Amino acid sequence: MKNIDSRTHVRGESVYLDDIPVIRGTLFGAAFGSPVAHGSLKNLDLTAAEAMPGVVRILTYKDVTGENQIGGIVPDEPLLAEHHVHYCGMPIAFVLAETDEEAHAAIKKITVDFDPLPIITDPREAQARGDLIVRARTFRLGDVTDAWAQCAHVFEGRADTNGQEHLYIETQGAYAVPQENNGLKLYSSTQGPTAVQRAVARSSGLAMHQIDVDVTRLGGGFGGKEDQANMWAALCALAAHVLKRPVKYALNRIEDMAMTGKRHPYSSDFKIGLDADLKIVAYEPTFYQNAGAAADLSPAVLERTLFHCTNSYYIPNVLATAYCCRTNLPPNTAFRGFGGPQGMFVIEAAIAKAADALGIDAAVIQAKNLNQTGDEFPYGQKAESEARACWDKTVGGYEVNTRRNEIAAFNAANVLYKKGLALMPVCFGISFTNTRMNQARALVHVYTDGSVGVSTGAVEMGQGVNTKMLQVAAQVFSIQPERVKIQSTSTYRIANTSPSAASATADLNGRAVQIACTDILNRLKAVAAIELHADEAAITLKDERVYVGDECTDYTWQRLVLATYGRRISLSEHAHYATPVIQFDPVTEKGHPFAYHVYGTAVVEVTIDCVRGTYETDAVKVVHDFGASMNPLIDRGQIEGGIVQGIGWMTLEEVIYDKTGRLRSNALSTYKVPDIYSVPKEIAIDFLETQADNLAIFRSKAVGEPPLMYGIGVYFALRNAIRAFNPSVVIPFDAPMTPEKVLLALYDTTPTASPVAHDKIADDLAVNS
Ligand code: LUZ
Ligand code: MOS
Repeated sequence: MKNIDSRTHVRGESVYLDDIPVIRGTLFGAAFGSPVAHGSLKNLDLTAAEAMPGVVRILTYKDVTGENQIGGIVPDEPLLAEHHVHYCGMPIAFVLAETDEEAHAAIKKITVDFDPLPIITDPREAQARGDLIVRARTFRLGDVTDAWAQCAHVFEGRADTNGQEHLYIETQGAYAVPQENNGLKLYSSTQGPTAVQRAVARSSGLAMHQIDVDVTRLGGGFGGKEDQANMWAALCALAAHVLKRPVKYALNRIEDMAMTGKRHPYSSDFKIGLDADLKIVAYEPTFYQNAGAAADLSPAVLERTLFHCTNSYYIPNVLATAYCCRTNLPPNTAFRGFGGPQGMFVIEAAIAKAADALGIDAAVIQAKNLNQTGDEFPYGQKAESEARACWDKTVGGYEVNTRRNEIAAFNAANVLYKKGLALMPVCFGISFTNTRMNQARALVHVYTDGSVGVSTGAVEMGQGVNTKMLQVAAQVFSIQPERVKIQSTSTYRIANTSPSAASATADLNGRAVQIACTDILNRLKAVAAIELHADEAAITLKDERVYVGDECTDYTWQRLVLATYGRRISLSEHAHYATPVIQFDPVTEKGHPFAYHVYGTAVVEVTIDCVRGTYETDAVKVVHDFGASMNPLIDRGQIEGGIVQGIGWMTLEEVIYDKTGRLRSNALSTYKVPDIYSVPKEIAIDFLETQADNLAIFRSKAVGEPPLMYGIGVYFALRNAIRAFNPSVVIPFDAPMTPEKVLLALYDTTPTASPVAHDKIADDLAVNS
């Protein structure tokens, strides 16, 4: 089934925040963000700004009617700065004016002085100073101390990954509309309507039942709106509450890029030990997470880095430590993969380092260490592993060994271009790592005309979750999809929602829809049994018809609905689902945190231009563990998008803050994102269909985040291509692998690098000219 939004999307009729008709009397907000990254505030002067045309009011922390606090996990994030700023862009004042232009013009007239404080942008420096947001976390399996002695080979190194701008097409924004008796209705571009509701309640001083957060859809989220939609919604809500006028603020791109957090950069150390048979015996990574100036979701992201630090491998002795380091950058936040990709990069770097030193292909080590069913992860859960199945199907189905030979032949025959190949296995745990978030609710109404309205906590952000919810309802009732409408996500209809995140939205909300629809269906069947004088167990509904056993009756869906209504039996249901089995103890750091894992393996091929350092991704071919996909079209779309987003993170996207904590890559002129030319020339997706039961909705495994990590393979393929040109170059593990870095590595003249390649290319250029 096609995404139900595809028609209105292509016709430009889909409604996003900025498409909501503006209500008369609406004020436009704009936040004045700190121009410095760390300091004490002095002499905030608003007079010139207040005198600007159209300005109605400028709010500061003194105007906050509730608690001046929006920190979700740790209360370390004021809505508006009081006496202290700790990152560039931190909101200090909120201007309200009659137009958006007037609000932005007034911001430029605000002046403020600071007593400067030291600016820390490096997580290792923060850790050395003891500036951690939460305690260090350590996951342990076996005993590394004893294990090093059993290793034939031990390697140590460092691996860094940079941040990533979410670049959702729709920027952050909110629209707050006052209701009677101090109530507030909020439209917000948020993945977490309840998170917004909580932040608004806390900062405005209203009860949650006074606040309806209503979300139709987002133009992308990618994690950036899991927590960081709260700020803008709380500012609009505060202004609407104080001024009793509707207030709207949709950030422009520059504001959005400068003021919001991104994927966490990580700097990591690793030590890896292998036995003579190339089995990984011990692994000891240390992660320095650049959390930014406030906790936001960093502690949870940190945890997922540890969960995924061994990726798809079974390693019997692991000691993994992670530090949540406070720096003077905008608070970094959720981003597709949620710390998992950062953890996986480091183990892949460790394997690549070992492979380089041993003069073998990394795939030899990867293949020997894939986990198997029953193997224990460092957090105690046992694998139900499809790692080997995905790997073997990739290597066999895509003829990887043949491709490797062809690439070797190509590289032997060409000097100006080199190709590289890498395999990237992925293993990603599905469930919020915070067990209590794994719950969802659905409200289903069957109307007397036979149409069905479904509300859930799921937020549609382009991922197609509404289509999947619709499929669940249509399938349970066995009715035409056209009869079902997925309503907006509203905190008045569905309470206490978890954000649409963690790849778990369709699973959690889909199960709730399934339960609600099944309950209504059972009532309908009971009525059919009475009306048809049949045994209830013999009643089924198929294609909008009631069947008694195999016999089709003249009772249609519509007639049965009316009959049920006529008997005064409820045609509505509100259902709750909580993932069974899962638990995790943060004291012992052991448990069973995930409902299941998603596996996959990608084979990646790239070609680099050895004169320019530019490159193309020739192919990303994956075997992906879908369980039993309920919507292959949408799931393919998620995989293609995830791969390209992962490639962007690993190759082009370079978030650059200078030493003063200012974002230099603050626009699309300076921040390069993947475009159509960065898309692999070939993306192949093969389905690993598994029969085993799982906790996914209709056994259709979660698909949102795992494919992003296939993009990591591109980094290692590029590395292999560079080494084909300059065999002894030592390439630091420092993503992204931009064309500049490729060029530098190709012509690296440090003594360890061989000069041979240079001479060869010089000769070749001479011949060609
Ligand atoms: N958000 C969250 C997530 O709050 N907890 C998680 O475990 C998670 N995982 C992936 C993406 N978002
Ligand atoms: Mo997310 S990183 O699933 O909001």
